Amino acid sequence: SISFTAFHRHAEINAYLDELAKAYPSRVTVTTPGQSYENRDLKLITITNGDGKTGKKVIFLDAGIHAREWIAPAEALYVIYQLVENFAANSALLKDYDWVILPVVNPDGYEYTHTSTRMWRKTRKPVSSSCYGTDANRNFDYHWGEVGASSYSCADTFKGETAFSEPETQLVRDLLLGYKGRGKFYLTLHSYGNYLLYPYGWTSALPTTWRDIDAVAQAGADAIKSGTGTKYTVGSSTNVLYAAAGGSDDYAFAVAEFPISITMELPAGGTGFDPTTAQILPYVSETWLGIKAMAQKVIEEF
Ligand code: 0X9
Ligand code: ZN
Repeated sequence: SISFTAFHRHAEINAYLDELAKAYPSRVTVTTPGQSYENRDLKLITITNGDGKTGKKVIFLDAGIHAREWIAPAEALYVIYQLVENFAANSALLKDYDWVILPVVNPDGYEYTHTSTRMWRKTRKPVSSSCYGTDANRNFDYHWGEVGASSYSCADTFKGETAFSEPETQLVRDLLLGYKGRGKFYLTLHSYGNYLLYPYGWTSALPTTWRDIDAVAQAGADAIKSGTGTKYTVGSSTNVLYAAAGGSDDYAFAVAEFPISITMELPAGGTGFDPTTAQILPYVSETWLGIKAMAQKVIEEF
């Protein structure tokens, strides 16, 4: 098991996934589809209800694209914990759907925020002699670099030298494309600000199906509001936050054809990215209410 009273290091997170695969072999599969630039294992957990049916529809969740947003991987772990260790209460969420979760997309950056620079955002691959890292959420190849992304390698929103210049974004790309057709709901966890954002992030125009996505996001916001009173803002990334191209959400929606694609910005703590350890459990359990409600709506309608 894993606690929600501490922010765990990447090695502990990977060990938890392996422990679940061992303890629940009929419902949990853990694979290592690749490594980060600094050679850390990017572990992926697939959670089923154990009925042995293959080719089910898929909910794909990831977190930790941005290194400093610690509450996001914590939330991914809480979702994993609920679906696996609290399976009896959540089995309806796994009836016709498998959940595929990548809890730490950017482990090099994540570890760097633990050992060196708490506010690091990017990956850790050197770009020039003095500047390191690419903003993984500006590195996806859909209207790449067109808006809200920097060409300056030292910038926090550096788009990368090319689209998919990073092994971590290549891995997410390949996973998303691998679920094309089966993938119905892509949810990517970030912080902070209490937003449920949907495409597009590169233009103020909305996809023709925006009402479907809005209804799912609104169901999440409503569930949180009635559970704890916390308010979330719902809308397209460009219209309620800012325009920024090259995000994983637009790619999942427009290229990998996930009909529902949402970026969830979890609550702030401390100066923003650093909730206290006492805030972890209240935040992750509140956020789970929203994730559950969104998943239920997707399951009902897709
Ligand atoms: O700027 C981002 O990448 C996200 N906000 S954060 O503060 N976590 O960095 C928002 C991304 C929204 N989606 C797109 N712009 N595609
Ligand atoms: Zn982020």
